[in-house]
Amino acid sequence: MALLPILEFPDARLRTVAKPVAQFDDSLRQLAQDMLETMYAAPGIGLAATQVDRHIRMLVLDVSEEQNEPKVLVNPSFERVSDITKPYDEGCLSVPGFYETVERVDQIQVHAQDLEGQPISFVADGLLSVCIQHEIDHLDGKLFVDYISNLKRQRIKAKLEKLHRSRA
Ligand code: GNR
Ligand code: NI
Repeated sequence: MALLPILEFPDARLRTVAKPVAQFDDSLRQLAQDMLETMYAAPGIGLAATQVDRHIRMLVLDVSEEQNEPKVLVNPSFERVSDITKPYDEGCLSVPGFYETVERVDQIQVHAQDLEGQPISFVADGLLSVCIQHEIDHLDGKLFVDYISNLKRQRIKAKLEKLHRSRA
């Protein structure tokens, strides 16, 4: 087990579009375990491989109260079940300390594979739906700050750059 460093906005590596997973092997399962450990330690409710500088299409999440229901989705995709959207106050481990309201589709049909390559399909709504859409955005090089105004995003960028300078 290992804790992995999490990339932070505006790191250009967060803009990488992740490649589909083709090999369902022990190294993939090891990465999933390390990502779960990193997510729980943060703490967070989701983590995309992109955030730990691994540019493959895999995400982990756990939206349960007790944080005891880990889920791993490989090669995830979704389609909207209805066009109803809902606002949610989103945060991101790659944008630490900032929260902004984002509108997303409420109900989605999710398709993915598990760590053995077996197909998974389910309908998600509420926080699970928000989280999956947020994580798939990461795999496409997108961040929740892309949905807010340029002015707000520039302010967040300046504050995080300052934080990063003070850490160095
Ligand atoms: O821990 C997280 N909380 C969260 C809250 C609202 C909407 C999305 C999220 S995901 C985030 C963890 C993270 O950054 N995943 O990429
Ligand atoms: Ni995030």
